[in-house]
Amino acid sequence: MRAQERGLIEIAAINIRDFAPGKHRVVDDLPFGGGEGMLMKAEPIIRAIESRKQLGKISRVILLTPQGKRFQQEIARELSGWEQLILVCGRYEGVDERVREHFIDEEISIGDYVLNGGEVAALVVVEAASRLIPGVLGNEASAQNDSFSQGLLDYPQYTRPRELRGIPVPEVLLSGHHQHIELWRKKEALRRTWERRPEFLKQRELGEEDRRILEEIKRTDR
Ligand code: 4GX
Repeated sequence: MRAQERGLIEIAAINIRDFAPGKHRVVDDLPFGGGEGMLMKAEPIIRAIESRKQLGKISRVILLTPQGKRFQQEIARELSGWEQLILVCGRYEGVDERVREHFIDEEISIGDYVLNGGEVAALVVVEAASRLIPGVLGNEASAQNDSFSQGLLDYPQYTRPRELRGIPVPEVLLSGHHQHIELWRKKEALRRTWERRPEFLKQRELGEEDRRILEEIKRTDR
């Protein structure tokens, strides 16, 4: 059964337009001082936030914006601990600065590219954070095994057939030698991390064995 049906999480989409007055329910306006494009009006956003806070849950109010702190696994972990996240999604060129200053707890960016609105960014945050709530993950092999939980990229993985269009599975994985397999996986994870995300290795303090394996990789790699 899904996490929502099991009562582990509840996701509600709130339409800011429902909090805008008048027949036309206007949520955008021109920027003071002139310039390109439109901004989100403050009052409908504030009312929408308040409508969720009234539910009495301990809430974190987050604005999705390219100006925010870069979303990472660590932030997903922190956010997964809040009773309620209120994810504010802007459209147009942004939101009135007074909303940001007085009604937003935290600004998050999912990456250095430009989206049309914050909605897809909010979905990314919802998916990354909710799967860290105990019981949500379908496969209880769990978040312990994820990329990043160890500070390393994943090792290469294979399933049947043993030979795919002439391409074999690495022999060691078929050997049944659990210790050899563990060592191979550790080495390949370190190799990939060294090649693709070397900054991970500087952040993480390596154990004796890891350092030895890494030196071997550097020595023997092309
Ligand atoms: N990671 N966008 C938000 C409109 C906007 C601008 C400023 C509030 C303040 C994005 C990202 C992202 C585009 C979402 C601009 N709203 N959000 N939108 N990258 O590009 O989170």
